[in-house]
Amino acid sequence: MSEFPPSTVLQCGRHSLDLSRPRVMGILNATPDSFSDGGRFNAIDAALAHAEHMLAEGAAIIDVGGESTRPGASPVSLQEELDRVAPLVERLVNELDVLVSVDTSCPEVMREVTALGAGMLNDVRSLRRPGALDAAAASQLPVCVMHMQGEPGDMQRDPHYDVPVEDAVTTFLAERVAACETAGISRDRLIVDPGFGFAKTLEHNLRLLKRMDALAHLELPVLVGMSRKSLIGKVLGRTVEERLPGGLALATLAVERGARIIRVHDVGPCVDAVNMTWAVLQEGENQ
Ligand code: 7PJ
Repeated sequence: MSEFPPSTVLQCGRHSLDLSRPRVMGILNATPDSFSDGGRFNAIDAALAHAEHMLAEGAAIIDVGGESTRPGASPVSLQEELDRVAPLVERLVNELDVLVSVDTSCPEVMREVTALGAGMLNDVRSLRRPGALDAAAASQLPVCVMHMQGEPGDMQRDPHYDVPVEDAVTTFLAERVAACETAGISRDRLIVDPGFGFAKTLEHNLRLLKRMDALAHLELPVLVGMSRKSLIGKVLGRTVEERLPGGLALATLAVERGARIIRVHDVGPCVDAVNMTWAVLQEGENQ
């Protein structure tokens, strides 16, 4: 386990991210109803306060997203996404000096947030939108590419794989890594994500986590996002608000299987789970 993934420091704009051990990424939603029901100014202040709280709890990265990619979600316009994300990224960078990742598939958003000082791009569509590969390449930032079959709007309509899901995911990610390299995004800027909850049944999600070591062939840092997702609800019969203990179990298993970035809503508890897991994994490794 200790040799996977390769120890690596990612250069994320002005920030360096040391992935020789697992790190926690805190989720910051910039969707209108995420924070307060006041005006935009209040919503940004509330989001900033939440980011500050997650940093105090030990988040290494704040992931800002302006598009809901929940199953069945309707797409937002480019202008709307920019209006949600750009002012928040600008204030996070200037006021908190934090490593900001932006969850977007839009090349225009990628360019704008790069200019504003974001340090990482996170695309659930793996840079498959026209222009996204070029925008990401030009940013010089690390990029997370994620496995998803179809689009968020239709992905949960009877997902099916012809080969074991971990093989389908690994093949897809290898193809996207190759596309990134061809576009000028070098391997030392790439992070891969199996895409839990994206076009996957409960059985797919469980098997994918169990067999996550299949991704080791890619020899790249792995990011996982399972926080509050419906796979926890389905196994445990819990509402979204009740999914933290289940999520911590999944984070623990992901770290044990080599994940180096854990994307979560509840940063403090996850940092403890990750650090505890890591202490066990490291025992005896440096002797
Ligand atoms: C993920 C994401 C994930 C990455 C979302 C949610 C849905 N980005 N963005 N991986 N999920 N890289 O958080 O429930 O799993 S949005």
